Amino acid sequence: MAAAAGAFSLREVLSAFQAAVTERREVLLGPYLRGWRGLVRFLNSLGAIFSFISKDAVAKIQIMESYCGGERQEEYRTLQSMVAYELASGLVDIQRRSEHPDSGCRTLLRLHRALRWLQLFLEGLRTAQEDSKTSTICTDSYNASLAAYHPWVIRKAATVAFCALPSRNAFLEIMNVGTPEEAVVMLGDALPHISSVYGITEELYAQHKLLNLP
Ligand code: 1PW
Repeated sequence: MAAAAGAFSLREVLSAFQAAVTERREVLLGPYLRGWRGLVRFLNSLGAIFSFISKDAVAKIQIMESYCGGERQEEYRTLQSMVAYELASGLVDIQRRSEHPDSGCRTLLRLHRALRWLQLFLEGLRTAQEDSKTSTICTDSYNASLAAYHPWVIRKAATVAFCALPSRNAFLEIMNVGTPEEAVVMLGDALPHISSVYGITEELYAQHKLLNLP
């Protein structure tokens, strides 16, 4: 069953991440940020308790969009061109945040880490038993990824928010891709694309020693 025209569907979000990877394994920032915009809509549909989570993501998406639509937009067409440009122009704070607190490289790194969480979470949801608790899947995937970069107070608030997550079946339905079974199939098709975006980014950042940008 296809989602009604105009209705939000997680399928479109995931296909934005698919469109983000070119044949030359470049990551196009336009589709990447479109994917994130959709994810935020999805997070907001989970209720107000998730707005503190989406707020920071929105702020970071906005920073990236202003680069992508700004004077140097050519340099921000792909992740690869952004990294090359910002590094060559000395626009990245490497030791501590000072002159360039909101570089594209450090801002995107935060979204990249969050994408890992999303990937693990959706993979957990896809493979879990029907009666598994979504809050447990979400907490486990958070602890295995993003939590390592968050101070205690954020970890605590996030874990509390997760308790408000709906059941696995309700969650699969909110995705608006059909029955829970159809949603599981869609996730199986779509998740490799998120993995691929994540893997390319991780490799590029590792190559340039950017994985710990302050
Ligand atoms: C249901 C599964 C949802 C996955 C969606 C991922 C959204 C991730 C946003 C988490 C934000 C938590 C609160 C903000 C923390 C910021 O301090 C932190 N930002 C992120 C994205 O980790 C670090 O940013 P900063 O302070 O270095 O600018």
